[in-house]
Amino acid sequence: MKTRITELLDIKYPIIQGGMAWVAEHNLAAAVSEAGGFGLIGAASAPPEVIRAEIRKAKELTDKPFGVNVMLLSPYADEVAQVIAEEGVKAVTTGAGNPEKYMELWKSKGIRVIPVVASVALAQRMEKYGADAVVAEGMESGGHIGAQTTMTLVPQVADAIKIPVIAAGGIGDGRGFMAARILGAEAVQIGTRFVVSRESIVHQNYKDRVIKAKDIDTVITGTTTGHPVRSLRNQMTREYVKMEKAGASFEELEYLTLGSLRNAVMEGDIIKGTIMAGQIAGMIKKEQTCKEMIEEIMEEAKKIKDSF
Ligand code: TUI
Repeated sequence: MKTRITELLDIKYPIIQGGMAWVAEHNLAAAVSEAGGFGLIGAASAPPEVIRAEIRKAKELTDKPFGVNVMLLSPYADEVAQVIAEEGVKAVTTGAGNPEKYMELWKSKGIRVIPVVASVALAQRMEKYGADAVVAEGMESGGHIGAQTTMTLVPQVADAIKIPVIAAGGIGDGRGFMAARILGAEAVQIGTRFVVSRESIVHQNYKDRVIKAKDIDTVITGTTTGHPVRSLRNQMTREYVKMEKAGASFEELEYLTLGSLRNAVMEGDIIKGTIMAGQIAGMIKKEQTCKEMIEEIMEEAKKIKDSF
């Protein structure tokens, strides 16, 4: 299935992997790219030298194109932006902010720039500043989210800009893929399903919790701090919501979640940790390789297309 995104990124299938903090390291990125999708290393809040090493390790594992996601709230965002320009990758996606100040640098190195947006206004601004495409991410996603749903955001962004749109949030199979295409997207970004892939280094407790999740199991915390985050319900989220209702300060809430994503992903602490996951978690029922996931999605999509 050829689209402007498969051309832009030189990939076989129009599926890109989410740049998930702690989860999206070189093994996952290389596995997604090897399977014909577009893998990404999630820079999250990691220091620049860690990202340099991650890029080099991914290059050892695959000759296929891959990218880096820059989380713009990171204290290291400036230095990570520089490292990416020095090392060279096919594309950068950005999240949780406006990447304008880095766009010239990356473009001067021939790196494709694909900001993640949660509104039409930011999509238009990114097009004006030279973005090659955007990811329109709905609030069904895991992690830090905007306020629009994928169903409403994707067609409105597609109508507002000429560059290609990648849909994200709530997509996990061939039905979601085709729905996104019908809404005007030329590729999809998938996160939660890849969390439970065989190549994902995420702790088994975390994978099992995602696989066990039901449709109603995600909650949004952090609305009061201005950084809403979707994750799976557990002791931490119950405590967080209780504290938010009681009017806890930003500092108290921050303290509750300090290191909590790392603890869930790396140590398997699914009680006090933050188990970021999207609303599609309830549909994800098994661990598979990235190749099996991607090929299954594309086969389902083809069947749907042929039945229309
Ligand atoms: O960035 C994400 N998802 C993330 S980042 C992350 S790490 C984190 N952990 C705790 C608190 C905050 C971050 C975990 N998950 N997705 C992309 C995304 N970007 N979703 C929403 C946005 C977004 C929101 C507002 C992008 C731009 C924006 O406005 C920028 C502006 O200046 O207008």
